[in-house]
This record gives sequence, C-alpha cells and structure tokens, in this order.
Amino acid sequence: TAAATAEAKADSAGAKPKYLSKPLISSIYTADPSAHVFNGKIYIYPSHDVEAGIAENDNGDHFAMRDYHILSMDSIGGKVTDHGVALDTKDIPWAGRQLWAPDAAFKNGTYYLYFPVKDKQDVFRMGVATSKSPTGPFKAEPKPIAGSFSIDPAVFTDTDGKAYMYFGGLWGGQLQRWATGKYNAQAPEKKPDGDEPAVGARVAQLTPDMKEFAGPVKEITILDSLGKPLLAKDNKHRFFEGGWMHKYQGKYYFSYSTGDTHLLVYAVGTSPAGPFTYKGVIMKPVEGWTTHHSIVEVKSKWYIFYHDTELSGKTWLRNVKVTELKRNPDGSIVTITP
Ligand code: FUB
Repeated sequence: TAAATAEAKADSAGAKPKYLSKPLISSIYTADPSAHVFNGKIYIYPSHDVEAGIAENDNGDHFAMRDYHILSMDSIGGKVTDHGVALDTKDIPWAGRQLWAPDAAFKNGTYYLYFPVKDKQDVFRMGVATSKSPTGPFKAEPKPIAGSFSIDPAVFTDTDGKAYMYFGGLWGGQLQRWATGKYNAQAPEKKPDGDEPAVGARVAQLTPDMKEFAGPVKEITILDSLGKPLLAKDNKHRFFEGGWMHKYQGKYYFSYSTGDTHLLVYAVGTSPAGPFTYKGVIMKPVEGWTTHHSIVEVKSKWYIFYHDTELSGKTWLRNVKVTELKRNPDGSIVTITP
C-alpha cells in the first residue's frame, strides 16, 4: 500500500516509521505480548489488563486479568485486529484467579496456548489449551501441566523439532517459593537479594504432544563475563521474570526482565538449557513498572514486542507496542531507548 511504501521510505531514510513504539491497540488494555508468525501472518498473544478495583501491592494482586484476546496483523505497521475472547478463566476447570502472561505454539495442525493462572489454592500453575485456529477459541486441558509452577511461560521450538518451555517470575510470580522444589508459602516475598546465587528461570522440554513436561524442570544459570554465576543481589543483571528464547545464527539468546531495575536484558549460550552468559541491555526502562517482551523475525527483519503504560499512566493498565530490534555484525543487540 501507499502507507507501507511511505513507512519503508521513512525507514531507509533513517527516520522513525510512525507505527514503531505506538500502542498497537487502544480499545482494550494489553500487556506481555508474545508474538509469533503463523502462516505468514503476525499473531500477538497478550495479557488483557482490566481495572479490577484491587489495591496496588508488591504481590501484584491488582493484576487481576480474567481472559485473553488475541491480536493479529498482516504486516508490521498494518491494521491490528482484536479477535475477541479466546479463553476465559471460567472455562479453565482448575483456575482460581489472575490470568497472566501467555504464549503460544503451533504443531501438526494444532495451536497451543500456554497460560499461568493461580489455582484454587492460590498457587500459580501453567495450563495449556488447544485450538485449530491461531485466534481460538481455545479449550483448556482439565488439569495444569504436572510439575509446572510460577508464571510467564515462553515456548520455543528448536530447529531439531524439540520444544521447550521457559518460565518463572519472582515476587508476585512466586518463583522464590520453589527453592527446594516444593512450594513454600512462608518464603519471604522479596527474597533472595544477597550474596547467594540468583534464582534462575526454569526450563523443561515438552512432550511430543506439547501438553506435558517430558523431563525434569531445570534451573537456568546465567554467568557473568568471568564465567561466575550471577548473584541474587545483582538486580541489574539477574533474571526476574518474562523470559524469552530466540535462536540467531546458531546461538541461543535468552532474554528477560530484571524487574525492580526495569531493564530488558539478554544472555547467550550454545544449548537451549544454558548456561547463558550475560551480554547486555536490550531495552532501557519504559514508562510503567513492568515491561515484558518477545522477539520475532518477520520477513528477514527482527522485532521486539513489549508494553508500557502510555495510554493509562497506570502500571496495571498497559498497552503493547513493537519496535525494530537491530544487531551489530557480531550478533550483539543494539540497546533500545524506548
Ligand atoms: O501481566 C502480569 C505480569 O506482569 C506478567 O506475568 C509479568 O511478566 C509482568 O509483566
């Protein structure tokens, strides 16, 4: 279209195309965008933020989302379509409250929607729902994925066809409560933050039917440039929540949010389960407390989807955005100032 040609011209002239870093949709609040290209079309699986009237706290109780809407667009900068309710908490038999950041995958004609929600005991678990359409409606499996816990699932299918779920989030995401492998409701909310090793994100391989963990849940280690595991107190570098995996030129890029220091950062490794070596900042802080991202290749260009609070000014009413992700010739990522 003429608009697309104008965007491309602006891009090649070095000017910022007008679609970049603008809210993709303003009719509903959306956050935590997991973007995928299925059959040449871009689909975004976000959280659907709502005003639930719950007081703000560090536990995140005010993030009281109840359903998912899937967004799509034919191209970056194209019209964004909201496909309506794809899955509702009331249709998840084991769910209690708080439908947080989802992800999706496709295999053998079926689309899989992965979601964290608190169960009826108020413990976050991961569920999976299936559909023949990328936009749903999705039907949830009757039980959570056995052995799953915490939040922020990101499912990555490697070039050999093996699929992995990365997950975990500190504080309200409850990851610190799983240090021993069993849920400890008494664990302090904001710990650990001292000289002990940082709490790692988790990864588990998925079964061929994409519905269960195929093996044990492993903790991911992030190393500093000297090869030492990051410490819990190192909150500008250590994992907090919102993990994402992408592969670029044969290397595994694990990216995540540092939470209370509000950065998106990345670490690189040679195998999907790590260890990964910390490399740098992808995005400096956005407006709002959280940001949460995904990285996807569209027509040979790389993009980062993320959120901020431009539309509402409230940390719990967010809007998703996209901007281009650029790399240096050595594969390192150019830091974005949003
Ligand atoms: O949207 C709820 C939570 O906020 C997500 O699970 C986190 O990643 C943060 O974005």
